[in-house]
Amino acid sequence: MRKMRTQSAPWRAAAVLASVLLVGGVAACGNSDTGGGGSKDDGKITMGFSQVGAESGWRTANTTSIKDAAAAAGIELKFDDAQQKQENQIKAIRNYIQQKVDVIAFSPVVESGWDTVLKEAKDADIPVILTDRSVDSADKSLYKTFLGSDFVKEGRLAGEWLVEQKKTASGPVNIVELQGNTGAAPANDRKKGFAEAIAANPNLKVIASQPGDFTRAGGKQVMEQFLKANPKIDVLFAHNDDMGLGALEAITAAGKVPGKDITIITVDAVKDGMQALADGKFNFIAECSPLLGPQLMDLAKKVHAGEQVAPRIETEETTFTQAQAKEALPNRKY
Ligand code: GYE
Repeated sequence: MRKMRTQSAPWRAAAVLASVLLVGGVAACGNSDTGGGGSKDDGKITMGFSQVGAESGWRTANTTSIKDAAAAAGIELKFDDAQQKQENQIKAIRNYIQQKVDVIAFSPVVESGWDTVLKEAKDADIPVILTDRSVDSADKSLYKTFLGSDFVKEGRLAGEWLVEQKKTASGPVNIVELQGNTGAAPANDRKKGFAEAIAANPNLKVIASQPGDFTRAGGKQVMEQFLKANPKIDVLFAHNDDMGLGALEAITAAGKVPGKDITIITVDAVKDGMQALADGKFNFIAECSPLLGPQLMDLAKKVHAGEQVAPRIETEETTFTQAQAKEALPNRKY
C-alpha cells in the first residue's frame, strides 16, 4: 500500500483499482452510503489514520485507543506509523487520498507545512480530522475539526503549581526544561504556558531548555548534559512523562535524589509516570489524555454523514500530586 504513490496515470489507475478491490468487498465507495441497509457491513466507513510514531507511553495508549474504538464503531481503519517524520505523514495522507478513504485523520508531528497536502485532500472531497495535535494553517476550511488537549493550559498548570510551591523561596530557583520534538504543538504550547505562569515570580528562572523528542532516551541524554553544564538545578520541567523517566536515570547517576534534590514536573500521567509520582520521584503531573479514539470515531461518522461538527473539541483533564497519584494508580488504565 505504501508504494501507491503519484506518477503516471496507468499506475494511478492500477492503484485505484487495487484499493477498490481491497475495500470494495465491504463498502460501497463514495460518501453517499450512510443511510444504512440490511446487512451490518453496509455503509462501512474507511478511515486513513497517520500516527506520529511510537515515541512514548502516551502514544502507545493513543494508538490502542484509536484501534479499539475503530473496531468497536465498525470503522475500517488504515493505520500508518510515521516514525516522527513529517515526510512519512505526507506520504501516508497521499496514499489515503489515492485509496479514496472516506475520512482522513492524523496527529501532525509538527505544526507547520501541511497546507499543500490538506488542499489535496480537500480537492479530493475527503474530510480531514486533526486529532491530538493541530496545524498552524491559516485556512481553517482545510480540516473539519481539531480534537485534542489544550497544551498551553497544561504548561500553565505545571507552572502555577511550581509558583505556589516556591512562593517563599528567597533566592533564585534554577529550572531546566526538556522540550518535546522541535516544532510540535505540545512542545511549543507547553513551553509557552509554563513560561507565562512562572513569570509571576522573578526568582523562577529557566536556565536551560532543549528538545528531548518526547522519548526516554532523549530525556536521559539531554538531562546528562544539563547536569554537566549546571551545578545547581532545582527543578526539571519535562514536556512528557517519558522524558522525565529518562531524566531520572541521569539524575540518579549524578548522585542526586529525584523528587527531593530536584523537583520534577511532567505532563501526560501515563502509568509509569504516575508510578514515579506515587513513589516520590516525580512531584507533579499535568494530565493529558490519550484516550481520543471513541470521540474520534464519533466525529468521523458525523463528518461522513455531512453533519456540522464544532471546529474545536477539547479533552477534559486534571492534575496529580503525589498523594493523588497513589490514590488514582490502581484504576489507571494506561
Ligand atoms: O504528551 C507525548 C507524546 O501529542 C499530546 O506526544 C501528545 C504528546 C504527548 O509523545 O507523550
